[in-house]
Amino acid sequence: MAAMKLYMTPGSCSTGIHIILEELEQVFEAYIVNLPAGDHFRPDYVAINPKSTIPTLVRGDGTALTEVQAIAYWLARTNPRARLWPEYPDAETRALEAMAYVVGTVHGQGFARIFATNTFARNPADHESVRELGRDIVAKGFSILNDGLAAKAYVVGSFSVADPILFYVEFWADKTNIPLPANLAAHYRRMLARPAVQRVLREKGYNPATLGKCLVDPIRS
Ligand SMILES: N[C@@H](CCC(=O)N[C@@H](CS)C(=O)NCC(=O)O)C(=O)O
Repeated sequence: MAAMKLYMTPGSCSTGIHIILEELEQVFEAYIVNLPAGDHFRPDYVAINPKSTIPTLVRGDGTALTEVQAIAYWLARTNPRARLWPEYPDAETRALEAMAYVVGTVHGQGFARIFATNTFARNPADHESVRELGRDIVAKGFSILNDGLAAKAYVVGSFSVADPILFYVEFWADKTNIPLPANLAAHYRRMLARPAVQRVLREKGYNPATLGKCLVDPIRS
């Protein structure tokens, strides 16, 4: 079987999947998709993923998987010895709940308004208010995720695929100076201490030692 191929963009949401692959010590080929240059709309990429989104994981049999949660689930379930998927229904459900909220709301409704403002409003005069709305959605999302992490090291207690997914929005908060509430800041630093996370960040040109000095939100902690 051929090696898996991860289509990704450094610093983007594909970082979560890259970390999962690294935690699983999987061999894969990395293909950089340059989003600002519009690579995701090129016919060769659309032929692989007609949604024109990253990440895309092309499996050894040549079939492509899209959607962060689906890729995370498939990687965890097909590598059971690594125990990155929770064992019992309640924890499984909590992992799904957290990933859906991170990807669908905090990223899809919040950060997307900040990073891809023009896909929410055509008129540049509206852009600042769209970004402000995005920041409000992110702050509310962080507050809810922070409560879910109370007295827990990781999203479902022990480390699972939900953690690298939560990590990528914490990383975005760090890069954009959005304060993290205390439990999320602690989770983010815990993730930054993991060797797999450090390897991925270094590969992408970040120095893990300079990260994690993010602002802690006193209101939402
Ligand atoms: N629901 C998708 C969202 C992925 C997504 O929004 N990726 C962004 C980068 S972080 C992207 O591909 N943006 C390009 C675009 O939508 O045009 C998933 O879970 O994979």
